[in-house]
Amino acid sequence: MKDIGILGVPMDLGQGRRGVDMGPSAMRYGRLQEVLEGLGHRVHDYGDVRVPVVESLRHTQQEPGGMGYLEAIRTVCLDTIAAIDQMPAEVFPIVLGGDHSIAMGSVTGASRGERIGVIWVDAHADFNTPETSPSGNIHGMPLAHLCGLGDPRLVHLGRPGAKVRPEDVVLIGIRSLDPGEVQLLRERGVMVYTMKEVDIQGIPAIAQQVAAKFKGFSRVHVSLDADVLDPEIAPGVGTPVPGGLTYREAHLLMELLADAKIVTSLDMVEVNPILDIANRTAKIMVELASSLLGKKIY
Ligand code: EXY
Ligand code: MN
Ligand code: MN
Ligand code: MN
Repeated sequence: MKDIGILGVPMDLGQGRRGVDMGPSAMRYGRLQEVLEGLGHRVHDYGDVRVPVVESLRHTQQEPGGMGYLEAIRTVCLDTIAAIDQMPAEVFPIVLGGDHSIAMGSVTGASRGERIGVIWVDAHADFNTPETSPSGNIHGMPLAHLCGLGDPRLVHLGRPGAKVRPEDVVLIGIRSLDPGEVQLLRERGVMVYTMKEVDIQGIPAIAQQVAAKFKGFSRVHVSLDADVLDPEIAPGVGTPVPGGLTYREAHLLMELLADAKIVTSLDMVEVNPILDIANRTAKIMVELASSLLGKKIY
């Protein structure tokens, strides 16, 4: 039995499409709290971090998304860190996005100032810096900034310096990378399991390697981007890429991570109910959280 803290961060400033700010509502509507309580956990919902409505910031720039919202994103991430700090240290935080830029706050908060391993489960690496990004969208940059690369205003969030060591990061499900990301990931020695690796090695072998890597870590964070799933089963995302994880591959990964007993915090991001079909994507995310938090059918 765990104490779980749910925190919503209805952020849509890291990219240009409306609707991803409704992700926390969609996952709550999908009965996240009830499902986790059904597993025997004690769950407290800490509500939402306040995110400025994008229309109220439009005077700052013409195009939605992009670096113009950096200061607003920085503030939301700082508030996310503060909200996680309010949770008792033994609580397992589940942070609901929102676009993936929230992870600069959630991972920093979940680390509680200690060394933290990060399992980034995503179609994308989110390892752009403002210099390498083809879009300027900050949701394509959070992992680089957590590793100390990019704009100093986002690198030194909360406390100075990088929050994660590149060698403590594992990417799973990757199938869309920009050229600058490939170069940075190689330079920094990040462990990358592309979909090709998923196809060749299978989830059990990958989960075993991940569990071995993080054995002995006191904090390990899973950052689960809904677009890692194949868009046929999870259409409610803003940046779909064909050829993603199947329903069972995603569940098996969560089940094996649960068996490994290494994970101490979770993000669920990039669910966009406007683009979804009957809340299907949010429902799958809730089910995946349930697998990660120990659901057993037998
Ligand atoms: N690599 C692309 C960019 O930086 O614009 C796409 C990033 C999408 C990021 C998302 C949700 O994981
Ligand atoms: Mn992402
Ligand atoms: Mn993604
Ligand atoms: Mn496959």
